[in-house]
Amino acid sequence: MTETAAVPASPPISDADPFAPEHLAHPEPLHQHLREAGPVVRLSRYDVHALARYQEVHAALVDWQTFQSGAGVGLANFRHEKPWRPPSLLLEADPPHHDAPRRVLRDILAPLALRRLRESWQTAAEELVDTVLADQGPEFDAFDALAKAFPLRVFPDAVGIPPDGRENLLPYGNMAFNAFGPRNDLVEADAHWVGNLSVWVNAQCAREALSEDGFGARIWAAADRGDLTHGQAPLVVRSLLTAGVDTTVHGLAAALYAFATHPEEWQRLRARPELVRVAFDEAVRWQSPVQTFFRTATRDVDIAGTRIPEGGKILMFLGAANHDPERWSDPDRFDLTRDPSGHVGFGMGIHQCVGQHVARLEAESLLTALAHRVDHLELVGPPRRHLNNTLRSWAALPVRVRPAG
Ligand code: OVM
Repeated sequence: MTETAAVPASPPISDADPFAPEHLAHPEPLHQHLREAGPVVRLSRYDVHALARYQEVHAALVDWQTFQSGAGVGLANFRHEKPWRPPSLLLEADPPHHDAPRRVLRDILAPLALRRLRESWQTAAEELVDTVLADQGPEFDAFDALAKAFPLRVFPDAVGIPPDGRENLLPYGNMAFNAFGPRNDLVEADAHWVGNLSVWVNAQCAREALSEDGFGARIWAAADRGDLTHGQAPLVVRSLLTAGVDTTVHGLAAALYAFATHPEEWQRLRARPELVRVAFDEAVRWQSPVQTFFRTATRDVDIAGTRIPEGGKILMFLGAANHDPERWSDPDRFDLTRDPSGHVGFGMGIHQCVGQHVARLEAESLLTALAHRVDHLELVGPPRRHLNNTLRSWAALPVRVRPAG
């Protein structure tokens, strides 16, 4: 029998569980397998279709009409399952509802609006690196001392939340990113404190809790102008607190890991400090701190000859797309001479990370401060991963540095 292009074919099927510990710890073999199996692969465990090639992931990300976010961007289908918290007005919404919150946050987090933070963030980064070198000497855990410490030092102040309870930020984000996956052990492990963490985060979103000149206050001011409703404002603040901490912590860790394992690229950055922005984007491509997101088909749709049914969930492997050899030459190399633009580590299309300029400014501040003070860094022990259903995250990054002369 011959097949014709017009008849949707059955895609390859995989019974792999991308959310199993072995794949979360070391996703590359599964990514390669899925990319090579075909443009669309059916994941029998979860009854979803998976995309792991750049072309298909990119195409799905930019086609919000066909691949909606409003039914959730995790495995749970909000058409049938109650979300664990009221859906995000940005991440888990489609136009037209998505547009007003997006515009408000886009303006508040735009490069021009962040200029006022630049100097103080650079100073904070310099102080942090000086303190770490003075107090801990040449060997320390770069995850704890830098990747975790720096965002926690600058971001909550920039949002304008009070000092108490900030230790809840990372656990809350960790929980939110786990919640995009299946209800596995990682989700169950957090179940006992979902309630308390949510109560704390929601309390920080109230106008009275926020300082007068932070991102939070600016969101409330947008509501006063009528750009949002006052009912929407706290949920938009919640988006900052959910998506703005763990992502940057593990994004900075990705960059530090990259340089600790690629000394020639560290030399290149030190020789040409203006490469710092490309370096961070290349680290985001190379590690893809956000590994996956789902979409939901709004109609029966054919992708490369496979029929996806209306209402079906589609799992997009951002990290696999960012290593697709059809799109990237020598994709597994961390390489400051490549142009990483077009990577899907921040997504693509109308939902592309609205906070990316905040992340870039954090990275620029920290890496520049480090490049001025350290002429070599290397691992002194095995880095440890922390497992999360969505984030490629870290527990420890033991390094030794050589202070610059
Ligand atoms: C949100 C949000 C946005 C992006 C990622 C994310 C937990 C959350 O709007 O709450 O991950």
